[in-house]
Amino acid sequence: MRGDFLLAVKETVKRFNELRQNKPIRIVSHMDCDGLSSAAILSNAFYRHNIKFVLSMVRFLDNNVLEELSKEPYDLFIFSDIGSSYLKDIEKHLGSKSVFILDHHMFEDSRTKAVHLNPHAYGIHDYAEVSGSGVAYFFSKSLDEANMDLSYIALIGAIGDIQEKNGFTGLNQIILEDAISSGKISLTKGLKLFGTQTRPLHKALEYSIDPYIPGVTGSEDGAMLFLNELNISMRNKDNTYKKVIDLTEEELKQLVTGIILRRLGSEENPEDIFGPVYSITSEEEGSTTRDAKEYSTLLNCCARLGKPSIGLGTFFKNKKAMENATGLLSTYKKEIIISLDWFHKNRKTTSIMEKHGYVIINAEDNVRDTLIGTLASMISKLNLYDLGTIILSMAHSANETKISLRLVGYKDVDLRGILQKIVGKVGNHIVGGHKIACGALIPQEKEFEFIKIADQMLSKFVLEENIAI
Ligand SMILES: [Mn+2]
Repeated sequence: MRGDFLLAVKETVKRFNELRQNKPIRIVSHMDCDGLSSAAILSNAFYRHNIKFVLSMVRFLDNNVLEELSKEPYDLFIFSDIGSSYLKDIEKHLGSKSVFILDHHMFEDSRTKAVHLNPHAYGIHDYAEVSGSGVAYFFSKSLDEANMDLSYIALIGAIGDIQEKNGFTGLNQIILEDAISSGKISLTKGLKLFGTQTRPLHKALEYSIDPYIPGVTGSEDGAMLFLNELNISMRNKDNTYKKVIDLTEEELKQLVTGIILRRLGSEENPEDIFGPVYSITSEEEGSTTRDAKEYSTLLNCCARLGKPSIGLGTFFKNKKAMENATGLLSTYKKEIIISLDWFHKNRKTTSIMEKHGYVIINAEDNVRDTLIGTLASMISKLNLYDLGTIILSMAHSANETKISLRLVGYKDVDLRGILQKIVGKVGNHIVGGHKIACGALIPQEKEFEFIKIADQMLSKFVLEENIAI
């Protein structure tokens, strides 16, 4: 299990050192927060070791991408946080090259000539165990123990893949221990509010989903009234908005008590408002990159808006990249708000099908394809639908329709398996992702057919689930 995986890491690095022969390495990484973090880890490690490399980020690996790669003059390819779902296609196009795949996505058939490092191949199937950047981290650490200080980047990646749930488990826990022992992360227990470093206090409260604060979550007025009741001023002496980190100890105590009191009578444990806070010690207090969770959001937005190099630049202390990243973050937030708005306004139209146990959202061109998954995740947390409801959302990309599947709350359901069955009925299209969050691309002209089949199959699935219970 874990031991086998760690042995495989050593074996992979050994093969890598044998095959690389001082030639430049071609890295291809997944364009999302985890993929960006993987790329940041590998490029830092290679840079330190004077290993030359060329890097690019892709959203998926179709035949076109692989064909382009096969024409490039490189002999050694590393795919990070991507590749496991495309083993056959990679072999078809890059069969004559040395290929390393450092990934954590599920795969059907493990047969490949490539060196395939993936926890699933070693019996590690728990989704929260390790991310793509975690795999890249273990690889880099095995290359040189000095790379232990890159461990914090793997935590940012894991957070981006939603593997942090009130703490880390499994291989991620080992990475956290490395991050603490190398002095890069300071772990404290604090109020579980997102944006403690950067958001105005009343905004952090308004957007707080975990913990859910009755009368405050989702309402700016409610949040302002709440602070007023607690006698906590919204502004600092210099008239700027107060953030959580600006609160005095006394004010923080009042706030915590206030939240606990508000949550009395709710189903959850009212005191369950504390959680781990991961501060990156080398980053400035009050910056977007100080809190690992905020850093992860920043990378997510760089990836979603198609500007991965800006996200990568922040790991190389590039001031300009930092400024640009902060600008992107506000664009990103605005786009998400517009998308949510579209959703609310269209709930009673043919674009959104709300059925018992599942919802089908067909955004077409109204939501950016790279935001549709985020929108679906947000909708799943809005308390609009029952726990266990499946949210299927769709949006147009260039010539295709991007499909994404999410679940309200947590339940042991294999969404990826479900999506595979539905997609399989309209053709041979790749389904990527994991049990609880997955996606696919289908040609736009098959959209109508897809919705019809999805509607039938999901209603059948929900019915069978109910009987099983
Ligand atoms: Mn990943």
